[in-house]
Amino acid sequence: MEQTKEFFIDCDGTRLHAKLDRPGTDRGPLCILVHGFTGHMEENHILAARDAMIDAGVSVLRVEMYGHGQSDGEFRYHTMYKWVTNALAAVKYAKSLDFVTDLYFCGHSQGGLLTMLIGGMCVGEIKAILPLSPAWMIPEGARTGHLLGMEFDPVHIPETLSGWGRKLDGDYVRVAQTIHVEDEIARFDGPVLIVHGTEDDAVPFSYAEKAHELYKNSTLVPVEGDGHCFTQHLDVMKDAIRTFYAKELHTP
Ligand code: FER
Repeated sequence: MEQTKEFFIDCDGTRLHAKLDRPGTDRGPLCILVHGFTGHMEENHILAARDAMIDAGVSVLRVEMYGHGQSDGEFRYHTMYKWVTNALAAVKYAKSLDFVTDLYFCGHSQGGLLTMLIGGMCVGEIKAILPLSPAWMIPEGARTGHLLGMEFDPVHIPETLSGWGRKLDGDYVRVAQTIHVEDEIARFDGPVLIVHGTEDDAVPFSYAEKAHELYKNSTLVPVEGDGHCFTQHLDVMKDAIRTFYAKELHTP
């Protein structure tokens, strides 16, 4: 790594913890990289994705979303609307950097869902998206009353959901119920790289196949026998990212 900077991005008074890693000092592409639910920017799979992008000559802006890592906010009160607002602030910040040519967005799991939403919302601003194990069944789960491995009444939403040893405010569910990922998939016509473990027990692999079919210009790299965070085959995920960028950066 040629250069690393650590700082906070302001999002309407919410401080978002960020790190910018650059492969060199020349002008070039930048990818925003976001963790998943309960995650943060120093997880192994996030660092692996960062390393693969640096190898490809892409600068990486890791940003922690509301209620995660060292950013402001309480985990319990995070929602996808807050994350979308945070991600838009990160996009605005990235666009203000004068070394940046093309902008990319990558996220893992709930960050992958975020990536799919931001892709649809920022057509013309973001050149390609890289959803990793994208948890895009969350809105459907919220509408049918299945989240965190539990069942709840999706009409009379409980004040708090408790599961996986965490507490989550009912507003998480209210927000997620309004999100229609297919609409944002339909809006985005740039390249998409989906990487997903075939044995993922947090987000079924079938969602990767479904997203791959719906996107106009998508590449799906299944990671055979691996789970949600690619713990068995981080190298396969990294190769997928390097190969994707090698092609992407040489296409006008
Ligand atoms: C769920 C399944 C997966 C859920 C969240 C996730 C809130 C997200 C996982 C991740 O981001 O790693 O039921 O409910």
